[in-house]
Parts: sequence; C-alpha cells; structure tokens
Amino acid sequence: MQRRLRNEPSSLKELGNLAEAAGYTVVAVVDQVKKANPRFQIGRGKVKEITQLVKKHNAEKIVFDNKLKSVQAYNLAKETGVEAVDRFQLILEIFTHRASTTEAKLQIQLAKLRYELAHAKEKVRLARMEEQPGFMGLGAYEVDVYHEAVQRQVHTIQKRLEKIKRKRDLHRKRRQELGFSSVSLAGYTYAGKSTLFNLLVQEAVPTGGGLFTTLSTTTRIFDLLGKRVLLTDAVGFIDRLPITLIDAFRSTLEETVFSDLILLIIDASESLENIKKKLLVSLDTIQKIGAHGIPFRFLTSKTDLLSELEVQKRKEALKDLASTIIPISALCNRNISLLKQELSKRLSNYVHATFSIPLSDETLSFLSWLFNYADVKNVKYENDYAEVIFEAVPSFIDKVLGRVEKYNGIVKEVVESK
Ligand SMILES: Nc1nc2c(ncn2[C@@H]2O[C@H](COP(=O)(O)OP(=O)(O)OP(=O)(O)O)[C@@H](O)[C@H]2O)c(=O)[nH]1
Ligand SMILES: [Mg+2]
Repeated sequence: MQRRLRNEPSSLKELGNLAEAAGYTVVAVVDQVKKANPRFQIGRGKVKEITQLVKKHNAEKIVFDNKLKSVQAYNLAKETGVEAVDRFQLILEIFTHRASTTEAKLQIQLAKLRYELAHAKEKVRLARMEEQPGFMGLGAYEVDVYHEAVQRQVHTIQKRLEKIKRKRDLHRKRRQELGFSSVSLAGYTYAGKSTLFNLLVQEAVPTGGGLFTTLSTTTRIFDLLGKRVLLTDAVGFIDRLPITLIDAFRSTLEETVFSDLILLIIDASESLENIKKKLLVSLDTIQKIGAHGIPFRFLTSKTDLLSELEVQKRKEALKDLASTIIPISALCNRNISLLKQELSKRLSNYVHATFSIPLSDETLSFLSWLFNYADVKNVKYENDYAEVIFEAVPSFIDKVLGRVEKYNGIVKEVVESK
C-alpha cells in the first residue's frame, strides 16, 4: 500500500520486491493519491477496501510504503484484523532473516531497539496527553520503565559492537599495511555487485536472492593484469534508508570508506527514470557514509539485456551525473578486460623495486613476510645473496627499502611500474 501526492512517484514495485525478499507473497497492490490521514494514514474508504482484500485473499499483513505512526498502525490493525507494518519494519525484517555475522545481527537488534524507543516516546506522549490513556495496555509509568529498559539494552549492544569494531579496525589496519591498493564495489541493492565480484575474484558469494542478498563485507585479493589488488563486496544501498540503519551499516561499509577507488555499479536494465533515481540515492549514501572524497568509476551493469543503441542512449542521458561510464555485463563477460585496463590505469601508482640482500635467518624471515604482503615478481639466489624484484604501493616501498638497508642490502632500482 502506498499513499502519495499527485507529484510523488509510485514506489510500489520496489515495495513488492522488498516484501518478496522478506519471504512474503504479494496478493494485492493498493495505491491512493491523497493527503495523509492522521488516523489511518489513508482515507477511511481505502481502509474498507483493504479490509475486504484482506478477507478475500486471506492476507496476513499489510505493508505500507509510508511511515506509520504507532497510533495509525494500531488503528489499521483494529480495523482490518491484520498487522500493518511500514517500509522500515519490512527492511528490518529482511535484515533480521539474512544477517549472518554477529556484528550484523547486533546492528539489526540495535536498529530495532532504537525504532522501539522512538515509538515508546510516541506512546508516552499519547498517554500523557490522555488522548488514549493506557494505550496498548501501557500506562505512563510502565512506558517510562520500558523506555529505560530498552535504553539499557541499547547501551549493552553498543558496547559489544564497539568491541567488534576495535577488532575489525585492527584487521583493516593490517590490510592497509599491505602493499596492495583496494577497490570497493558500491551501488543500489540488486545492481549486480556480487555477480561482478564473483567474476573478478573467482568467488561464490551469494547473488540474486532478491534485494539485500549481501549484508556483510567480503574482501579478496585479485590479480589485476599482473597487479595484486584488494576487492570488496558490500551491502547495497536503498532509497530512504532509515537513519538508524545508516548508522548501523556505516561500520559495515568502512572498507568502502577506506578504499582507494569505488566502482559504482548502476543497473542499466531499468527505466531511465529509475536509473537516475538509484544513481542519486547511491551518490547521496556515499556522501552519508563519508566516502565522498574517494575517486569513483561508474559502471553500468547487465548491458546484455539491452541493445548497443540503448546502452549508448543511457550513457548519454546520464552524462551530467556520471561523466565517464564503462558499460559491462558480468554475466556475459562483456567489457571486463576494458574494465580491468581502466582500473589498472587508475591504480597505476604501484612502484617497482629491485634490491639485493645478504642471506641470514633474519633476512629469510623478512623475505617470507614480503611474499605475503607485497607482489614479489622474481627472486634469484646467488652466492650468499638474494636479488628480489617486487611491486607495491609507494608508502609500502619506503617501509621495505628501509628494512633492506637495515639488513645491509642494496637498493638497485625503484621505478613507477607501468
Ligand atoms: N542479465 C544480467 N543479469 C545480471 C548481471 N549481473 C547481475 N545480474 C543479475 O542481477 C541480480 C542481482 O545480482 P547481485 O550480484 O546479487 O546484485 P547485488 O548488487 O550484489 O545485490 P545485493 O547484494 O542484494 O545488494 C541477479 O539475479 C544476477 O544474476 C548481468 O551482467 N546480466
Ligand atoms: Mg550482493
């Protein structure tokens, strides 16, 4: 169900997809163009219509695209006989089913509790104004007690999350100390991020399970035309992502915030209007999570579903929002080598260095460390020396060459790699 004003677009298709991702079957779709009604959100006549539809289809839930106030949800449930939830609650339901890591689960729990807190406040207000004394069985005193209990729970979860975050920060720091550049995939949910990720790193992360298939972050090393690069797949974006969820997922998107380059994926198979809307939402979310300083590259995905002409038309229509776009198809392996070349150009600040070092227990363990943390191209052993050629990002090269000198080695050549 969506109530909207005449100039507002319909979001019912996406709402239906969200409902399916939450495991429901959509049996009826209802739209109303009207101003909000404080009692039900929609007009009384529409409530009657929905009540009949609920009976006819034996429906178990009504899902609203609009935000529902507690009192509206209560009144709707009383009239129709089934529960009425809003878009935010539906998204929370999907996340609850699909969260797999402890961190994701705690984040969802936190978002839920914050939602409850916001609504408890409304209940307190209602009780105090005596509009609805004892609304839903809660008097003002009980609501206060409940409010405090929820706040305590929020506090406990926040502490547990901080602990996990500190651990993750350490992992990320360790990764940042690697000699590789990092690239993150970002974009609207269902844009095709994980499909491209799987193709590039030969992985098998889940794809295509509806909206929000990916809820946690995966990072893998991949070979980019001879350069080793870290690639990250992460949770997708959505329009009107509630602020409590943005907060919750900002930490999941930290890899994106700290990467060297973002690949912003745009599903090209949709209508131009939807493409633009989703692109704007993605750019806005990138801003909100604090990743706007990072260089971008735009990709249009799923181009196998379009003619060459349509692909070009979309590119042209988007040129004010996304200056250069690489059209790809991960399913049909289209333009993937072009993408790799572009990426390689963008990440061309790798440095190629050659050094020679006397062999000892100490330097052998240094060399094995180097094998793990940088891209070693060649090692030659001669007499008591090893000659090593490797590539890495400049900050890492300085660290390595400092250690080479400490072990009485000789730096033979340092050049920008091609
Ligand atoms: N035809 C076609 N379909 C594609 C292509 N890439 C992805 N898809 C399909 O698009 C759907 C969504 O793909 P995913 O890779 O799961 O999308 P995602 O961006 O990771 O989605 P979330 O994790 O839910 O945010 C799947 O059904 C894919 O098979 C493509 O190049 N061509
Ligand atoms: Mg995914």
